[in-house]
Amino acid sequence: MKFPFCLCIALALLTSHACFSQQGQNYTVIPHGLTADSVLKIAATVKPDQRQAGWQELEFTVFFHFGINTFTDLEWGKKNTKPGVFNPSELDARQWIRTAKEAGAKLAILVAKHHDGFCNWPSKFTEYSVKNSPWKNGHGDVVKEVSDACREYGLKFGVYVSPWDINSKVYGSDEYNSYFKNLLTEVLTNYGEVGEVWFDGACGEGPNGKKQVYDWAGYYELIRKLQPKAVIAIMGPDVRWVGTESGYGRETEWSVLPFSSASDNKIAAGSQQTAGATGFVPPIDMMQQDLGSRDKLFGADRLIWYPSEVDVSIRPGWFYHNCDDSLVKSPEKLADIYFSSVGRNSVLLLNLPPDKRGLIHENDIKNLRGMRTLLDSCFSENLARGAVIIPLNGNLKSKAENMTDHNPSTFWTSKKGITCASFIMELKQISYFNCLSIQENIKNGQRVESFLVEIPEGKSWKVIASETTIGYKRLLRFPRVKSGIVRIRITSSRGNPEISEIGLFLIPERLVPLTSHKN
Ligand code: FUL
Ligand code: CA
Repeated sequence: MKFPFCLCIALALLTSHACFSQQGQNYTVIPHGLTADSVLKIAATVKPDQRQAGWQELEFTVFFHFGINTFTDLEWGKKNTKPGVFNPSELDARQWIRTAKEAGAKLAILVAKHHDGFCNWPSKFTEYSVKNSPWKNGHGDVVKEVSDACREYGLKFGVYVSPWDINSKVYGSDEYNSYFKNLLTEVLTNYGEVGEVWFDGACGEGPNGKKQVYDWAGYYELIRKLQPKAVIAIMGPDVRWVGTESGYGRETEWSVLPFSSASDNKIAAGSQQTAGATGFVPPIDMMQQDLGSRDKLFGADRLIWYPSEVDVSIRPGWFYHNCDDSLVKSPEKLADIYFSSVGRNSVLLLNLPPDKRGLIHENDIKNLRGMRTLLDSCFSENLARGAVIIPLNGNLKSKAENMTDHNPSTFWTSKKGITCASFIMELKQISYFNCLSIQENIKNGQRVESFLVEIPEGKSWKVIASETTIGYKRLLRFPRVKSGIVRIRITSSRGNPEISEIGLFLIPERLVPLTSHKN
């Protein structure tokens, strides 16, 4: 269960702001009374901080939902389930991480504790953990095995630690917040570098029917102290939930969002208090289609960089159930999800739930391999490579070839003040293609609001695809065309567009959807 958003996020932002000296600033305060034009200019300059920029470049990450639910065949645990039921027969975390790496993932997030409260590591602070299970006679530690395997295979490591706890006796009291911080401290100090901490917003009842008032600000402060490089996702200041669990991002996905507060003084005064005391206006609803259009920006007190993560499971459930063995998403579906998440300015977080043996099931491995083969076949040959690029209104200082040098930190931009930029690409040869990849240099912000892809037709140009936002990466699929010349026209932008990479590809026909899947 996600909490669409909550006032507490405001505190999160404050906590994150405390680390600006190291991480850069990812928000801008909007002075009152600015014209719409000036607000837009400011919006064009809001940038990710270092943590967020690094995270966005990961593109594809995986989740492992594994724990007591794996053995009880449930999605959400119950109170009083004994730790003895946790007993994987051949757990091999290296197999999980190898699978993730072969699929192309760059970071793996392990569910260290789900809502049931069972700790996948031998915590000192509770008896409800692997230490009281028969697995390895109580000497096992899943968090250690997964984090070690991540290091061995060169993936970043992340943790999901559920604040909701169905079994903790102290849930629903101040003591629980201390207990939860103790758990976080263990997970964030004993297992090396952590790249992402994933918090769900679910706040259900504990064993005595009470609910908990979470100390989000305290949790965030601890994470910043122990793992300053980790992004805090979902119920956190750095990464936003896209709003569905379908695997499909919005077609128009802005990373620059409005954020309103009553006043800066109130922010300062309220920073160590409850969310309600800070005077923040109501939450952003993550499920809305439009989060960051021009209309949404005007009237905001500040604009923040708050990028989207698309989480989805390879199976119907988040945990493994053998009845789902025939329902693993197909390679084509997984590739479509990749196009519709990574290709829509989001990071993909794909869940691979290990089974009762403690292994990723053969069916999941097979379909993941199929997906990888498909994606490799899509992007193996960039037909824009070596193209002669003629910018129609380029900035003299920025070279057009920067867009095809496979280096995301070099980019082309238009002449000062020109936002409706365009350029023509003369390909090395006349080619068939049906896919365009285009990236903005988001380190300086997200700006493009709409663009067209055209090829010559007679004496004029024919539009073969058109879209709204670009952001970190946009993948467009369209019916196959044949041409040696392509024109890209940015028809609206909030500032000078900065394009870092562009690619043209011929992908398998079956991956070109007839209609676009909406978020
Ligand atoms: C949700 C949880 O309630 C699910 O069980 C799962 O962990 C998913 C990723 O987040 O909100
Ligand atoms: Ca480049």
